[in-house]
Amino acid sequence: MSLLGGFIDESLEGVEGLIDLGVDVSDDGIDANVGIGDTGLDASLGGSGGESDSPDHGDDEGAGGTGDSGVAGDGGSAGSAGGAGGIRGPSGTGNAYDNNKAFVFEVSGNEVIAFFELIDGVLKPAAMQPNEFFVLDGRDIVRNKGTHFGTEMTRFVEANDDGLFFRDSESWSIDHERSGPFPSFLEPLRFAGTDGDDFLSVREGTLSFGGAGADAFVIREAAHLQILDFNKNEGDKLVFDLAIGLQSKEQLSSYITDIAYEDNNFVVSFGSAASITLMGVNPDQIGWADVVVMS
Ligand SMILES: [Ca+2]
Repeated sequence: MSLLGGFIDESLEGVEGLIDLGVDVSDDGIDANVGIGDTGLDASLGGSGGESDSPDHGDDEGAGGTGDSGVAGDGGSAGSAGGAGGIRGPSGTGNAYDNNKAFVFEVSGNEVIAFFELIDGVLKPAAMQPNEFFVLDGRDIVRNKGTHFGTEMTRFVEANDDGLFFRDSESWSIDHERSGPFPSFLEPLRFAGTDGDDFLSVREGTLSFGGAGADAFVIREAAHLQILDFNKNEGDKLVFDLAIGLQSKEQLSSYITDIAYEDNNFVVSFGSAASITLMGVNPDQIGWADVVVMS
C-alpha cells in the first residue's frame, strides 16, 4: 500500500526529543514477533482507571447492590461505596470498555487485606495474587506486582472521598537480574488523559483517551488496542515499547498485515492477534512521523 511506503521513508527527526530513553535496553536477540509481548500483564484488571475529570464520570446511577457482595457488613471502606457509582466509559462507548473501573480496598492497619472491584454496580471480591502486594502511599494505594522484568506498580487514587478508587497510572521498575525483555519507557503512564501533555497507558479492553495536549500513547502489549482521540495536530504520538527487541519503524512495519479505513476508524493489523484502532482518524491524519519505536 502506497500509504505504508510513504510512512516508512519518514525519519525519526522531530520526534526523538519526545522521550527520554532512560534505561538502555539490551537487544538480546529475541525474535521480534508481534504477539510475544507480555499480553498477560494486568489481564485480570483490564480496563483503564478513571479520574475525577474523566469523561462522563460522575453521573449518579448509584452503585447499590453492595450488600450481596459480602463486604457491606465490614463497615469502613466498603460501606461507603453505595450510591457512588455511575461508572462509564467515554461518551458513546457504552459499557464495552470499562475505562473507569472502580475498586474498594479493605485496609487493616497499614495493610490491604482484601480488595473488590465494582462490576455492574456490585462489589465483587478480587483475588489477591501471590506475586502482588499493596502499599499505602499517603491517600493512594499502590499495587506492586512481580513481572518477568521486575515490578509493575499500579497507583489507585480515591477521587471523591467515597471509598471508590480508580486506577490512576502504572509504572515499572526494572530488575536487571531478571531475564527480560525489559520495557524502555519508565515514566508513569496514566489511564486517563488530562488537558495537559500525558504519557498514556494503552491496554486491551480499554478505550485510551488522551484529552488535549501532546499525548504519547505508549503501546506495550501486542493485543487489540483502541485509541479514542489520537490527534497529530496536538502533537500526539504512538510510542511502541514492546520490549521484544524492535529496533526501527521499518521492522515494526514488517509486521503489519493490513491497514484499513473503515467506519471512520484507522485500523492497523498485525496478524489476527494484534491491532491498533485509531477512532475517528482518517489516513491523512496519521503517518510514520507520528510513530516512535523504542529500542
Ligand atoms: Ca492530554
